[in-house]
Amino acid sequence: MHRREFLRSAGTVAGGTAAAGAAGSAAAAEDGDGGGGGGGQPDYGGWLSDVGNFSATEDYRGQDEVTVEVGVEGNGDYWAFGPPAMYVDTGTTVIWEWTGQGGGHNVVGENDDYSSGPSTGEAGTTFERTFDEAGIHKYYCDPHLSVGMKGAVVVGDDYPSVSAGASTPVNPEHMGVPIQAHYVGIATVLGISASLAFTFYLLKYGETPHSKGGSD
Ligand SMILES: [Cu+2]
Repeated sequence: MHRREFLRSAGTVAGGTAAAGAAGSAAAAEDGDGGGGGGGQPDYGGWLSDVGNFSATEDYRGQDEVTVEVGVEGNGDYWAFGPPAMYVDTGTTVIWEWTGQGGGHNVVGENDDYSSGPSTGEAGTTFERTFDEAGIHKYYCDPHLSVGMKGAVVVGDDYPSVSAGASTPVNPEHMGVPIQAHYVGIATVLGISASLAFTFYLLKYGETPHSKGGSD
């Protein structure tokens, strides 16, 4: 191999490794903090952990009245609220409307501070409540509490939220990213060093007549 050719290929190898290192660092920085601004995920304190049809808190802000269906499919039968969790503005009236499915239901505040009364299975039954206080308001259906027929209304902007900082130490994803970035950096340095060492070796011994054969 000619010297100039080799230098060009060595440069390509080192450059490529450095580019990979830079890309790794950029990805790590981008993944740095989850969550983003504004409120954060509501901290339900486990209230919704056994609610089968809960996946995300739905945004119903900007409406004076919102409807929650009582007796939608979930928790093994029509034993669920739909949706089980929602964001609303302060002062919003929530209207629970019975679908008629899943037997008798009712709506009871978590602290038993309000109730729609005895459970009923009659379609079209409604119960309403206006939420003037910001925070997370939890409720349940008395006959189906044990199977997870529960719900929550997140009112206003001031509510307990899961802070991104608190979850960092136990989140393996957050711990893994910086470590990977270190590996990429070390690999880059090693790659460049190896290329340089090989270049010096070749420059010194590569094309001298003495290197061929030896004893001739
Ligand atoms: Cu129920």
